[in-house]
Amino acid sequence: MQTLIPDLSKEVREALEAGRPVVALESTIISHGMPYPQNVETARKVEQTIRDEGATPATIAVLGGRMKAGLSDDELEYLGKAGQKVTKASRRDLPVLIARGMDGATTVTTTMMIAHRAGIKIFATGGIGGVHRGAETTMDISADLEELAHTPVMVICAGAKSILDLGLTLEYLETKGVPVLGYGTEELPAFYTRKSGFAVDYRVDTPEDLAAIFRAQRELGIEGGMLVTNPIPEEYSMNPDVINRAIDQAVAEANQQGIHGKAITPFLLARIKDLTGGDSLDSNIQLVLNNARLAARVAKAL
Ligand code: PSU
Ligand code: MN
Repeated sequence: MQTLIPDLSKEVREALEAGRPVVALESTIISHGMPYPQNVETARKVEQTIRDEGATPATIAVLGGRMKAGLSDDELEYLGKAGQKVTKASRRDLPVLIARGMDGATTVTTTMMIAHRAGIKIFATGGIGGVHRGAETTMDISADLEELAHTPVMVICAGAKSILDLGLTLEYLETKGVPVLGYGTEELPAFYTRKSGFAVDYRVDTPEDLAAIFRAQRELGIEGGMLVTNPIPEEYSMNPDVINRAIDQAVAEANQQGIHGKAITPFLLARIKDLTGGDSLDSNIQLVLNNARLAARVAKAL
């Protein structure tokens, strides 16, 4: 039986072979997390930001049943334009997509899986999945948390937004032994805003310190990765009352309409964007760029 390994773009392969810094990026954020054409524009800007910092971007997806690390411009455009028509691919979807030669936009979970198989250790995104509000009855807990518990990749995000139950998400990560680090902050950032009222495990102030903590985790032989939460820059952060009202309304509408499972996060993101008149999308784009910049610096330090 053969073990499947990802297809690397020429740029990514050369960078990995030469031991140069590489940053993984997910594709669900492109196909399901933002509208076209801002999704493709953002994906390109994120890649450029990483190059400007002196690292190589590796956007990850499944195309034609092949795991890919490093996409062409046409492939980014395809994933952005196809949007919800592309399967949102979590761990359970991967065997089916590969056996059938299908396409999939990779979530944090599958991006971690493919990055790890490609030898990429640092991954930048916007937000991760977590324990949803009401999970005590729905049992809706993202596979992203299990993947963080098992796969040795550092995920750099902007914290968790309150479409999730932040307290339960932190409890779950603690049970699974996943360090939650705050970049320049003691407080877990709440994605669109810099504060959540919840504490992170440790504050970290430099890319070098993040790299050292990741290296120690490997040297200890500890299974699993870690979560770095990087607050949105002040100038792009949203008014907490405005964003929380929009989130509450979007969650209420999702419940009324019986939306659940993998459809809920994309539904909420799109509704929150409409309810904030597009402001949440602008913030979302800026925080992703901010995370890409930090990820490139950590990849260099590593
Ligand atoms: N949060 C965002 N934007 C996103 C996602 C989450 O702000 O695009 C995506 C990520 O790909 C994440 C996935 O891995 O949603 C989680 O989905 P679920 O809750 O169904 O596991
Ligand atoms: Mn879910």
